[in-house]
Amino acid sequence: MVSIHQRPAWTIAEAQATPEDVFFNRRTLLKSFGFGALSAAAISTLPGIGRGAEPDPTADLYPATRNTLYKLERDITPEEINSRYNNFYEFGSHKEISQEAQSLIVRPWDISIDGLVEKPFTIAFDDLVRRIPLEERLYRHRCVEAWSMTVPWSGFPLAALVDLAKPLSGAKYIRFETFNDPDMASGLKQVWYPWPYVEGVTMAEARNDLAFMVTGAYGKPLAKQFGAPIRLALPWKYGFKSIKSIRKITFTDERPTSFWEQIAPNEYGFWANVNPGVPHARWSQKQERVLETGLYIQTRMFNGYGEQVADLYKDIKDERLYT
Ligand SMILES: Nc1nc2c(c(=O)[nH]1)N[C@H]1C(S)=C(S)[C@@H](COP(=O)(O)O)O[C@H]1N2
Ligand SMILES: [Mo]
Repeated sequence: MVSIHQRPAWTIAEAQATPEDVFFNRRTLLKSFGFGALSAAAISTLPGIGRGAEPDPTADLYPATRNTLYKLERDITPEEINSRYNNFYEFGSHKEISQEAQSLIVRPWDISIDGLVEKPFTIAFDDLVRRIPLEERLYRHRCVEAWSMTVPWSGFPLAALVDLAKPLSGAKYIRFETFNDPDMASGLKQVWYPWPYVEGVTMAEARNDLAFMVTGAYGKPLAKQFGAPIRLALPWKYGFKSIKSIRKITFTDERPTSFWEQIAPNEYGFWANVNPGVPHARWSQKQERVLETGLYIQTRMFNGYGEQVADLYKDIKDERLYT
C-alpha cells in the first residue's frame, strides 16, 4: 500500500497536507507523476525550452540580475512542469496548450499605448524591452482554481511603463488587451467568448512596486505558453488578472470590464485579491494545490503580499475586493 504522502492530492484530507509533506515528498511525487524520468535531452525539446526555438534578438538581456527583495519560502516550480500546465484560453480551455501556443507569432510585436496620456504612441516590443532595465523576481502565483506555483520572472515594474506613458491626471485605470488574431490562436475562433482577453488595474495598483511587466522567465525570454513577448504579474491577485501577450495598454477614467467578469460577473470581479476567507462561488479558497507536488498548502491573505499591498484597499468600501 502506498503511504498517505504518495497519494495524489485529491485524496488527501485538508489536515493531512502540510508544507513539510510538500518538502519531503517532492521528489517522490515528481517521479510518480512521470516527471522524474525526463532526461536533459527530453527537456530541451519541450516547447519553448532550449534547442529548436528560433534565435531571440532579446536573448542577450537574460538572465537579468535578481532583485533579492523578492524572496520565496518555497521551491521554484520546475520549468518543465510549469511549461506544460498553462491557462491560455486563446489556445484552448484546458491546461495542455503549450504545443498549440507555439503558433503565436511574436515578431514583429507592436504595443500601442493610448487613451488619457500626453501623446499616444506605438512601440515595438524589441525597443520597449531595452528602454527599461530588467530584473529578476521570485513570485508566487495563485490561480483562482486553487492551484499555485512559484516562478522566477524577469521584467520591469509596471510603474516604469506608467512613467514612460506619461498619463494625464484624469487617468484612473489601466486597461490591458491581448492580441486577437484568430489565425494565430484557434481559441479566438470560439465566438461565444468575449475576445479579446482584457484586464485592468487602478493607477494606484499600477504604481505599486509589486506590479510587474514580465518579459522573461527561468532566465530567458518568455516562452510562448507563458504569454510572450510581454505579460503582467500581479502576485497578490488571482492569476487571471495577470494578462498574457499584451498588445494594447489604455489609460482611462472608466473601470475596465475584464474577460472573466464579462463571462461570469458573480464569480469573477475587478479586484480579485487573494483571500482564503472568501470562497469562490463554487469552491473554497482556503487551500491551494502546489503544482509540482500535488499537495495542498494554506492560502495566505493577498497571497502573502499584504505588507506591500494591503494599504491600497483600506479606504475602499462596498466593493467585492476578493472576487
Ligand atoms: N491572454 C490571456 N491571459 C491569461 C489567461 C488567458 O487565458 N489568456 N489566463 C490567466 C490565468 S487564469 C492564469 S492562472 C495565468 C496562467 O499563467 P501561466 O500559464 O503562465 O501559469 O494566466 C492568466 N493570463
Ligand atoms: Mo488562473
